[in-house]
Formats: sequence, structure tokens, C-alpha cells
Amino acid sequence: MRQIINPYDQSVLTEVEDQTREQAITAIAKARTAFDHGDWQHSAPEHRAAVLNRVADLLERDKEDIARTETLDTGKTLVESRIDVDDVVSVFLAGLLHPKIVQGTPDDVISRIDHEPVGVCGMIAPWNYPLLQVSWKIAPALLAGNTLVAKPSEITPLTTIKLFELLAEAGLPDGVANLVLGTGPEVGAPLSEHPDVDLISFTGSLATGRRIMAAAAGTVKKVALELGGKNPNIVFADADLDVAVDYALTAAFFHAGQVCSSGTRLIVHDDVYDDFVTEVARRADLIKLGNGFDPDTESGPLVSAEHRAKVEGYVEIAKQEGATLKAGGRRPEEPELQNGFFFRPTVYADCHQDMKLVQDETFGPIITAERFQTEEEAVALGNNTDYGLAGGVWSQDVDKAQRVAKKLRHGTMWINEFGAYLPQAEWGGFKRSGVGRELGTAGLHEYTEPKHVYQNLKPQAQ
Ligand code: TXE
Repeated sequence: MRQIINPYDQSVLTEVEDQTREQAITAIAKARTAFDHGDWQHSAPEHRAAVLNRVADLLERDKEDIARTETLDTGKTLVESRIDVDDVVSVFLAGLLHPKIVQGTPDDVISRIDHEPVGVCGMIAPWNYPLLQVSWKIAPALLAGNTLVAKPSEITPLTTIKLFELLAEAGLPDGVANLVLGTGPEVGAPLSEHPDVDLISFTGSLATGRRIMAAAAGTVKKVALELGGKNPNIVFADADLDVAVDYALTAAFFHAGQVCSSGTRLIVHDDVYDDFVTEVARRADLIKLGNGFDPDTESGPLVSAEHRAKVEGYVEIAKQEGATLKAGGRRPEEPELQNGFFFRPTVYADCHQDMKLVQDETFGPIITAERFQTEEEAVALGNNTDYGLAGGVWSQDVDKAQRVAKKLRHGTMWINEFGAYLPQAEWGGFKRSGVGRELGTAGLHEYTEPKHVYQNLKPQAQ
């Protein structure tokens, strides 16, 4: 059994089974049988959509309980957890997949594209958005008629366990959705290696993503990866600077920076750099850390002692690289926060693109601030990253902002905004931020195989 720890005070919330490789293989076999011999893949799309809509209703019913569990498990504020559950409800309120009639064919031909399920889908989720990330995979996979085996992060499994209870309550047939609990090497690895898994969808670190992609090569299964980012937030001198400061803070410090799309790489025009960064640092110092259940809390702890140690490692790196500390860079001093994995919102000035601090996904509340002079320079800096998940541009010159957004190689670009996304709009990364998309039409089609059905209406002897 594994103890599940509350990152706010290190209390033990509960114990959860740590399963074995054999149990993961049994779950894969159940999903395989349910796919090959069950009714789910052949059921009417309307039926599958109705089951998912029932899941959405049940999530609404239990919203407060689920949000509270997520806050206990991750440390994020209750407000953030409620937003997560609302988002998850919206992904379960599914649309339908329609076959496409191909236009422009010869008169004596009917050609149709059917969107068939891929088969058995393996899903591996991280700890920062436990319920949300797994739901972005489960909802489209089920709608498309797949069966699945899902693995939450071993440190934050509680809301995923709850979701599986709701899937059963909504009437999902036995074997269609299977949960495995445990570590990556033990129960995650079989999902990427096993020949009976047809697709593996993973959200997490670049290092593990690489491992999963390599493991999947043996069976040439479909691979979908969401691997994080180091996301530029570019502020031009003609931006509404008060609003841009507000957003710069939430972009970087929401969920203590443990967000794949967090805007921790601030890139500010030289004319306004000093004032802007000074104001961001002043406001960062005012952020109230605390218990996610306290309505005054603006940011919770980091998820684990191990993760905080990783984030704290960047303080030493920043010193060696010569960045100027403007705020934070330390644990809080309040006595009531000493049992939690807290780290103060941190701002570094005088950063440049060659620093490890600037290039690494620290996955913590650390802003690095760089300067630019020209639009070309801003674009070059914004693209100077191995990642390509998301970025922001702040300017009141809409043409310029659109131009810059067009030139930046990231899967999502925000203009005078940072962090918003829509369930109808594709989410995912260029470059090493991943492979494939979640959400939107492309997110649904990740879980389908297009089948071209070509019917000759007047076959002739050859
Ligand atoms: O991630 P892992 P960890 C980043 C962040 C963080 C770092 C490490 O920088 O500090 O990654 O976090 C499962 N085969 N992100 O160690 O290892 C694991 O059990 C199959 C960014 O938690 O990527 C968990 O369920 N599965 C990020 C999931 O992979 C394996 C979110 C993610 O764990 C496995 C999280 C294996 N060999 C961390 N090894 C984002 N981009 O959103 C591990 N896992």
C-alpha cells in the first residue's frame, strides 16, 4: 500500500494499493476482451454520448466533494479545483463523431470516411492536474468507442479513483474502462510496451515521454504525448501594462507554477522592463500562501518534498548563472506553513536565453525576466526553446500582436491573455512539447482510425 500525502501539512490522507506489473497486464487483457468481444465499439455513438453525458451529470452532483479531494491531494486552492471539475464536466458533455462523405468523386463511386476506434488505449497522467488530464483522454477515447486502461500519478490518484466509480455508476459496461494504480516503471511501462495496447497517451515530463515513445516503438502503437513547456510571455511597451502585470503573475504563479503552460519566461521591452519587472516582483512578494481551503489563499504548496527540492535547486543555478533575485527564492517563514512543501513566488531579473534557468521547465513558481528591443528579437527569444507548447503576446497594436503570434512556434498563442483554453480548441505542442493534440476535433480524432470505404456502383469486368 502507498500513503497518499497532503502537501499542505504532510498528513496522511489515505492509503492506496500499489499494483504490480501482472495486475496491469490483467487490466490490459480485460480492455482487450471488452474491445474485441464486447458491444461498446459497435454501440451507437448516441448511446456512448448518452453514457458520457450521465458521467457529466454525476460529476456535477459530486462536484464539491471531488474538488475538495483534489485540493487535499494536490494542495491547489479550492477555487482552482472547482474550475478543474467544471472543465472536466465540459469534456464529458460530448459531441458526436459523424462519418464524412467524400465530395468530388466519380459519379459511379460512393466514398465515405468512417472514424473507427483505435482499440485499447493506455493512458498515463501526471500529478499537477490529476482529474483533468486523465479526463481529457478518457472522454474522447470512450466517445470514439475505444476501451482503455488508465494510470494516474501514484502521488495523486484520489480523484481518478472517484471518476472510475462514476463511470461505473453511469452504466459503462464492465471491462471498457480499467484503472491501474502504482508507479510508472511497474504499471505504466506495460501500457507503452504491451502488444495488446493500440495507443498510448501520456502527459508528463519530457524524460518519461522519451522513454514511453521508445517503448512504444516495439509494437508500433500510436503515441500521443503532452510534455510540458517553457512558455514565453512577451510584453511590448505599448501593452496595457497594469493588466499585463496582473496576467504575468497569474500566468506564472497559478498552481505554484506547476502547470505545463505556465508563463514563467517573461520577455519585456527594454523601455518598460525595469518598471514592469519591479512591479511584478513587488506583487509577487504580496502573494498569500496557505491552505487551499482558506478563501484568502492565493497559492498552495508544491506537490511533494522531492519536487520542492528540484525547484529549490534552481536557486543555486540562478546564483551561478548571475541572475538577479528580485522576489522570493526561499521558503516562507510563517510558522503555520512549515509542514507544507511551500516555496515563495520568485522573480529573477537580468536573465538571458542561454541560462539553464531560462531554458529548463522548472515547474515551480519562478519567473525569469529577459529584455528585448525589436519585434524580431522578441520573436527570436520566444522561439529560442526546445519546447513549443504556449506563449503570450501583450500589445495594443493588434496587427503587431497577430504578426508575432503567427511567427511563434507554439501550439497555443494568447494575445492580451495568458492561460485560457477551450474544450473545442486543440491543445498540444510543437517541437519537444509533444506529439498530437488533446481537445477539439483533432483531440477526438487521436482516438480514431479513419477508414476509407470506397464503393464502386458500376463494377465492370476488366
Ligand atoms: O513526472 P513523470 P514526475 C515535469 C516537472 C516535474 C518532472 C518530474 O518538471 O518536476 O516532470 O515529475 C508515469 N513508464 N512534469 O516524475 O515521471 C508516472 O508514474 C510509464 C511536467 O512526476 O513524467 C506518472 O503517472 N509511465 C508535467 C507520469 O508518468 C511512467 C507534469 C508522469 O510522471 C514511467 C508532470 C515509465 N517508465 C511533471 N515513469 C507536464 N508537462 O504537465 C513514470 N511514469
